[in-house]
Amino acid sequence: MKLSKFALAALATLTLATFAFAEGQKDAGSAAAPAAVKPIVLRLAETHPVDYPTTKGDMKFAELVKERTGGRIVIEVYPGSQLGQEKAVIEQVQFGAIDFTRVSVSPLAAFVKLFDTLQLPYLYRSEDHMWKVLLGPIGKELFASLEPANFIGIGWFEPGARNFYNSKRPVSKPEDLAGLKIRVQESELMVGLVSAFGAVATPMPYGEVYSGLQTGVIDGAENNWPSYESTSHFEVAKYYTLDEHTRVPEIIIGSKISLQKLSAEDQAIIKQAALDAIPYQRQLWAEREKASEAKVRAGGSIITKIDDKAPWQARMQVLYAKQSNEIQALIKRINEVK
Ligand code: BDP
Repeated sequence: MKLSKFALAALATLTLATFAFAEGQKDAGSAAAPAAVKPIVLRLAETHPVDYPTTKGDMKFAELVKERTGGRIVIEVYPGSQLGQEKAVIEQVQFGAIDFTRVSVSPLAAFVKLFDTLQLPYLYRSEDHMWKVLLGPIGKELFASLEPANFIGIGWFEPGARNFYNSKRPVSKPEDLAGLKIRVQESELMVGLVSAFGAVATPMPYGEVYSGLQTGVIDGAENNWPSYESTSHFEVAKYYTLDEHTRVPEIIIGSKISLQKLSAEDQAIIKQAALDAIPYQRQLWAEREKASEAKVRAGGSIITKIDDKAPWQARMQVLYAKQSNEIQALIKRINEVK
């Protein structure tokens, strides 16, 4: 085949261009090659089901991290206790086998005692007071106190107020709790709290409470409206007393072992994302509290309102008296938060 001069020149240019393009590709390949980088996948353990406000808050946190790292860091949320019950999960976070968890500070206090402060009965004047404490200097100091135990404090979520419920009788004054077997979280302080009311405290993982109530191993438990409803405990323990003895903050913690593998910038993105997920979770919480209350009332629970909490608070003085000097000092500072 005979090619014209013009065709030969065109062919040479094309060959050169192809060569140059291939070289360019090689260069790009040896540099960052962003498209080929696999994301860092981290796991977050959550006790509650997929539609629960804390789980949705976790998902918002994960979504913000993914967005702000351009997909380099992916946090997979495992709801419904798929990775275990809270105490076992916290242990795994400590050893770096699970990267994050959202838990109640109640079982966390078994690992870092100072956290008992946050779950003391009638500690906060209101939900607002609690949030001022958590988002202010005290919250930051508490996060820092987690590090020696290999945890990193990441964020807080709204927990609502916890109330007693049981399958035996209406409870309208502290004396009515006497002798009832009440499930508590795996927390020494909660055992002390329930005992101070004259009830028999039975520590047990959350996932075992329903069958415990059904079989009569326990007579009751205590929790907020959404948990009382979402677990169907209201179907087997219909007496619910609005004594609002505690607000036990929900917390997201990370594993120090996992997080220290990330750059300081990525760690900062993660912490900020958790803080930015808070308003979303609080909004969902407010909605769910109302919806849960409506469902529980429609389900036939007997609700006892407590107008005067003074006799309930008075019973808790023994518990306050037992706290260490460090905790006493923190309580004083919490009381001073305006
Ligand atoms: C719920 C908390 C959850 C706890 C549970 C419990 O959100 O983290 O596991 O109470 O009582 O309110 O164990």
